[in-house]
Amino acid sequence: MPVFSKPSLGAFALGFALAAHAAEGPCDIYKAGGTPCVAAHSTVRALYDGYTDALYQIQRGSDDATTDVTPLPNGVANISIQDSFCAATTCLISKIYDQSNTGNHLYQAPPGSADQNPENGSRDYLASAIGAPVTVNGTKAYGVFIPPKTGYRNDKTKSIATGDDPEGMYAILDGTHMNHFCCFDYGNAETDNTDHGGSDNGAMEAIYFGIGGYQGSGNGPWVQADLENGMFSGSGRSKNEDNHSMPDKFVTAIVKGDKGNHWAIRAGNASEGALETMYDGERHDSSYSPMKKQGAIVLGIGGDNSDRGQGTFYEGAITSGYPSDDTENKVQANIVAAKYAATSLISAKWSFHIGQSISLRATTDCCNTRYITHIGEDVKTELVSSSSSDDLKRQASFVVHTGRGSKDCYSFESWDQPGSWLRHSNYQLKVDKPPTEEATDIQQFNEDATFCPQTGINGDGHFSMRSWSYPTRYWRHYNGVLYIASNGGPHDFDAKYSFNDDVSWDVTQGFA
Ligand SMILES: *[C@@H]1O[C@H](CO)[C@@H](O)[C@H](O)[C@H]1NC(C)=O
Ligand SMILES: *[C@@H]1O[C@H](CO)[C@@H](O)[C@H](O)[C@H]1NC(C)=O
Ligand SMILES: *[C@@H]1O[C@H](CO)[C@@H](O)[C@H](O)[C@H]1NC(C)=O
Ligand SMILES: *[C@@H]1O[C@H](CO)[C@@H](O)[C@H](O)[C@H]1NC(C)=O
Ligand SMILES: CC(=O)N[C@H]1CO[C@H](CO)[C@@H](O)[C@@H]1O
Repeated sequence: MPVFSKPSLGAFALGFALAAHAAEGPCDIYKAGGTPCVAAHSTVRALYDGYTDALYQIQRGSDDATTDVTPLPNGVANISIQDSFCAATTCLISKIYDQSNTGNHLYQAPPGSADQNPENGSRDYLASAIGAPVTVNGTKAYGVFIPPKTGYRNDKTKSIATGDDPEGMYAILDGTHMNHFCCFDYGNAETDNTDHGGSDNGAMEAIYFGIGGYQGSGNGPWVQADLENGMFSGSGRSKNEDNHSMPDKFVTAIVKGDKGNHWAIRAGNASEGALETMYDGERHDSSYSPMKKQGAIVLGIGGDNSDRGQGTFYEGAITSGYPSDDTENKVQANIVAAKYAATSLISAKWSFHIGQSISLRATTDCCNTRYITHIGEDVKTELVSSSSSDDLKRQASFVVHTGRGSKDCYSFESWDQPGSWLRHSNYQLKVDKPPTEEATDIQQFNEDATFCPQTGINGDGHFSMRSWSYPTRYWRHYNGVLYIASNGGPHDFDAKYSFNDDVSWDVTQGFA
């Protein structure tokens, strides 16, 4: 704590008790309970009273420079550091620091036996620094919005449980951002990024959150445990009907594994109320007892780098020792008191109303008389003007709707082909009809058709259209074709050259 924030002597009697209470973090509570945090991660707030070191590191697209984001005196991230460092460019979360003083930081995840990616070194993608804005007790911060193929890891940890050693873990996650794929996890995993098959049962002990796994009652998502070769909701390889969905915007998820044949899942609404015990009992079978924990830490991926899951992480920690229910109940009270709340995903003077038709003009010098136009499903830029044909004017006009995948952002329907929508598919922008059959296909379409306008990266007066589901990616014209592109990513259309202009659009009243 900086000296100036200490209570004055006059206010000591009353002030000290209140100030100390307000700043207490989840890891102070775990420590008092005899089960200290040996990893503590959050881009949002300090998890200890008086933690003033870096919360996370960001890397910006313009020059690849990095900087650390530290907390304000109230413990919440000082996002002025990020907002000024990332002005007029893009930023990624390049490292999440371990606040427990154990050095268990989280880095860009390496490839694993399940998935490899096109990033340098076949690593996973890093998350956008602005994908999950949130407020904590009224102060704005950013969580970690993790799309598929994105993940963080540390294979060389210290003090994390191995073998059948006891541990506990919690995380605050978003019940509205998840999917049915494997595996949006946070917790203990293999140190070699590899699943060796049945002999690795029990090599992991991590929170899994989503609508995959063995599930519970209702439509999900469910807090489950990835114990390797199974995301368990209870004792069996089957639904645990006793245990229910956690669709809250902010969910407290807990998994803990005792020594001996005993473990538990607990969960709660991170905004109010108490934790519920979703499972407390024995492990599935003798292949999971004793456990064979290896002690790596994963975030957003499975132990073998299975990377098709998605979710949002705000904070979490892993303990040494099996925390008591009472300790966790106090952690939940601390989380509720922190007052997590949603905030707008739109950072632009967006004045276009639902039902209005808009047209979007490129602002790159080469192409600034060209507009986003679709011919059938293909989306390109074309020369369009007031003297263009009525057909072309309709093809260059899109109707603004509330976001199909998130009410916080927007979706854009073709004026020319009502019932067809702009969506990304394999990184290209397409005009496409929604599927009607599988719920998971409908979810995928809706999310791929949702975009969040922000102030144009090349300047005010323009807009950049960020993909809701892949917030490192923006509508970009490249050789006249529309992509969702990241700044300096692995594809040709991710090129840094001309990125800021290519992703910035002049949005006007539609031609049609
Ligand atoms: C929330 O903010 C209020 C007003 O600044 C402060 O009095 C209170 O202690 C804060 N609560 C927590 C849990 O930090
Ligand atoms: C927050 O960061 C900004 C930008 O670096 C800095 O000017 C300001 O002093 C910081 N605020 C606090 C309270 O440290
Ligand atoms: C790829 O990563 C390696 C090791 O981190 C680094 O030395 C190299 O410069 C990177 N290459 C590119 C093209 O970024
Ligand atoms: C969780 O708590 C918030 C805040 O009180 C409330 O608005 C929300 O409805 C709760 N979620 C569920 C699923 O009850
Ligand atoms: C919230 C809830 O329904 N929890 C139940 C989960 O399952 C266990 C049995 O494993 C029950 O004891 C809980 O009541």
